[in-house]
Amino acid sequence: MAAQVNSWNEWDRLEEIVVGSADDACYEPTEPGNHPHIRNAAPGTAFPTGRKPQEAIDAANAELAGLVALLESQGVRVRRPEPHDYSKPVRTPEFSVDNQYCGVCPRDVMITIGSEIIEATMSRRGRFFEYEPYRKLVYEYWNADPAVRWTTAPKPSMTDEMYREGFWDWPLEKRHAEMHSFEFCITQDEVIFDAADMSRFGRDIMVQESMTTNRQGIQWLKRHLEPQGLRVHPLHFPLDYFPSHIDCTFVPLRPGLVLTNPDRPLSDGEEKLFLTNDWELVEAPEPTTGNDEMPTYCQSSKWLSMNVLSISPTKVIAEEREKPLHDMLDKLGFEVFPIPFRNVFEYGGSLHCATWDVRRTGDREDYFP
Ligand code: DAV
Repeated sequence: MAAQVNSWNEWDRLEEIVVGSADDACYEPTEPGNHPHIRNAAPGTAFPTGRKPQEAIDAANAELAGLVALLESQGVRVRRPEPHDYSKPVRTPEFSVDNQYCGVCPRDVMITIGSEIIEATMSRRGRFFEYEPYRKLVYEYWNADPAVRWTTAPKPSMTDEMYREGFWDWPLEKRHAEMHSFEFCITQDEVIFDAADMSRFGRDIMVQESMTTNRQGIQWLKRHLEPQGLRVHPLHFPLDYFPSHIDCTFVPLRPGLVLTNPDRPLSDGEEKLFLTNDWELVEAPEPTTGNDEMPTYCQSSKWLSMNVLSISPTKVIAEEREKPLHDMLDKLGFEVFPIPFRNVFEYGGSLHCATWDVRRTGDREDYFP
């Protein structure tokens, strides 16, 4: 029987993928782990709550449908999350938030490592139950193929003590002075990670320490994955004061080539691993949209420009307006598939974020021998 779940890296030929959905999406709640803000609004302006307007949902869904159509035209099997009422509150004995967020970004929650599916702990209250829309699919894969392993990482308490809420008010000078301490809005007591802070390079898993992944989270991943012969490498990008999810910062495109973010260089010591193994680190061009012109409710930076999705080591899907990036990828030997995706940005990401690859061809390779 053909394997149901097999994916070792971010670039091998894609066979099956989950594309998110904006159905029933809500504004992300304000909570200790997240202080969303309206772009260019006066400080103190309240962020909206509850369900997003239907027009905004329809516009995002239309672009997600465009991604689905493109992937299917390339022979990729596309799956979608189950419907989920994100307007319902999250309540545990320790905390509550009035609504959840959305199912646009499976990448944040789910990761495939070989034949194993891992559900991340998550780092924010509003996203505590965000694995639910993917459970039906996980059961399908798990029932169909006895080689599939399924792991749910320990759920953190998400109590007030887990967070450092003062983080959101730190002045820039403090962030600069402490940029090498890698302390953000989550403390180090519990195991915390979002799946999107990981990037898969065969035997080697790169994990960014961030606002959404702490050192205990990385320690858990090490103890879970290294006995299987994998190696987990923490990565640090000291100039990113609000790091969350590695896929707008450090994006591998094929063996030996990583797209990097010129505003967020990898720490010196960590570059060595790549350079001594003949990997080329290529800086992404300046995004075509400045941070101030990003969509009003979008919490991500202009670097969503580099959040590309690989269909194979030679084919890359990129956002339609990022012409300088298309030209660069073209020169590097890639066939670029541009599609419009800006209406998805306010739901937490672009093309890589909005997907979770379940199956790619290829085995576990050692790219850092
Ligand atoms: O650079 O703003 C956005 C990634 C969201 N999933 C950034 C990171």
